[in-house]
Amino acid sequence: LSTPAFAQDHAAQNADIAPDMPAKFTVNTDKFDFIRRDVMIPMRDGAKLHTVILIPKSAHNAPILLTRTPYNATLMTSKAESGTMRSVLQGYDNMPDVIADGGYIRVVQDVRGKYGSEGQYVMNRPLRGALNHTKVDHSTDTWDTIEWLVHNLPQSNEKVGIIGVSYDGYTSLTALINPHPALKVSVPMNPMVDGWMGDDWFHNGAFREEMLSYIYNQDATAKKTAIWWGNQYDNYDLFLNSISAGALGKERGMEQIGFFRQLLAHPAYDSWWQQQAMDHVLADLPLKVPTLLVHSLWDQEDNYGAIALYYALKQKQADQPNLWLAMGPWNHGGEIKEASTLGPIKLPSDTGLYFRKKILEPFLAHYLKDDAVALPQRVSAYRSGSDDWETREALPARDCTTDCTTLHLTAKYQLAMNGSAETSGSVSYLSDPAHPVPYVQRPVITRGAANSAWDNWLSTDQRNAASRPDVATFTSPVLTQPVSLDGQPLVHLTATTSGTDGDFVVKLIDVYPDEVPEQRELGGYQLMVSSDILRGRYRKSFEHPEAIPANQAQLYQFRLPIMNHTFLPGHRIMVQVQSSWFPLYDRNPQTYVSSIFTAPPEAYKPATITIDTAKSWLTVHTADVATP
Ligand code: PG9
Repeated sequence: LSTPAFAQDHAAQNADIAPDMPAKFTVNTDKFDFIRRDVMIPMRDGAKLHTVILIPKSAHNAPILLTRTPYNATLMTSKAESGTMRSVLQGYDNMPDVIADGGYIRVVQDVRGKYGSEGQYVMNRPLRGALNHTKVDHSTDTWDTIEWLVHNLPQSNEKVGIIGVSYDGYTSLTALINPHPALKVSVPMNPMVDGWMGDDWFHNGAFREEMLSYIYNQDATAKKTAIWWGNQYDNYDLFLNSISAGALGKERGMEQIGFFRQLLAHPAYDSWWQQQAMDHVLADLPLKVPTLLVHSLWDQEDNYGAIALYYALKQKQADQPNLWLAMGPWNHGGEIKEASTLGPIKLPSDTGLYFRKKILEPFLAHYLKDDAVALPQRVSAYRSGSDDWETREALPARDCTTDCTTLHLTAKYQLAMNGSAETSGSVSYLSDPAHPVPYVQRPVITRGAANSAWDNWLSTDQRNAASRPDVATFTSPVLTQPVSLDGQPLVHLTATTSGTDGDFVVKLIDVYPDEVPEQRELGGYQLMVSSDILRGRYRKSFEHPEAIPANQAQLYQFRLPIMNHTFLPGHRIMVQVQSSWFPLYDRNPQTYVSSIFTAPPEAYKPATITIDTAKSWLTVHTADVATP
């Protein structure tokens, strides 16, 4: 075959034209205040992990702060068009005021299989053992990385800290297993600890359907080249029309994705989930490395993990010398940003800055630098409502046994504190899966997309829910004294349903006064302070679901996320109970089926829920706070 004439012309013309781009462009970094190195660090199995290293030009005997991430190390270290480390570290998971100003060597690594790293990505790669027969996991990858860093960075003092938010908080936890001797400190912020009990994937068995888009974007391709799509703007419609999360995932081709197949295979809290729960894993090992757990009180994604791990460690290693905790009025990762507001509520100061300057910075400096800097208190907790920072030796016991406040539901839709009203009777509502309760004001826009309410949904106004007939709302009288509560509220709800399965969402809410002169839009605002869901089939066992006997009273007992809140005089305390929270969670068909992921359309049926108010209450620890 001869070359066609037009191709010969093309080649002839191009022979004269030199390309604009060099084979490799070299940035002139003379005026940069840091050196950037892009290296491939070899792991013990031969896979090489892409690692970005930013070294201040002034660095000498400098400590190293490492983050291991599936979110693109290059992007995270390339924020600004500038030659200063402070500017380029403006990206996700970086705190220029701590890292650049602190003179740290910054290291950000792509976990295996993501972006520039070799190897295979597994969403939550199980640790070596029954679920992972290879010789590598996140803990070995961290070890191998630190080993390389301390031998290849002559500007360092060979002391390494690992730090990160969410997934990168989870990798900061995995570093604690058989830690490298140069690992001197770990700061897991908003870490994913147990994906079934209460972090990203399920909460008490209810599936977080809104996370399908995350799984698709993160797990279909190494470099996020396949992006979740929907041809309905409002996820409420999209998810409703798709019937079940399993059906929607299959429609998007997600059965090709290993993690999606795992979800379908493990809807209950079986050993697959239990063995991966980092609170179980870490509580059984000595915590050798000083660790500062960071928790956000309004974390829309991982509001379970840090606290569950804190209590697990406290239970098994009572006088653990290496454990610290900080919690503040933040959403997911809010502590690393400007945090002068909580949703629409103005706070008196930048609580993120306070955390970084008063808690994080001294903690890091104490262990990573040679300076004699005093450590922060064991527990630093922001008290929302009265807006104070508190320090203490420990959190209150996980389940309240002394100094408890009881919030009783009553048949007159009152909330009676400590038996202050008659509680006998019942209230009912009709829960219809064809009209589930939206978790935010519609349209519900995919997380990450413009105008999405996702980041702040936990602090959105609950009035829209309160005015629905399928939300039972119980309200206290206007408070004349402050009511300060802390710890994890325990829900004790006794109810019947005419169905054979069902969800129970319980929300503890601070109702603002009718008029708030200094911020009028807060008049009557209903702010959730602690809320969660229980999938009814798991009321007796998370591992072995059971149908609910129709119209027979059942106890639904579960813990809500931690709170540290003062309800001020003039405010009211409210509890809302509802049976859907959509499409944050997939709909419960309310007819028992073996897996809700594959529930057929005909299983979705309305059910009447009746709450026995005499046997329904929340118990919370009364905080030891001086009355202002
Ligand atoms: N919440 C996200 C996540 C953590 C761990 C596993 C999967 C997702 C995150 O923000 O990283």
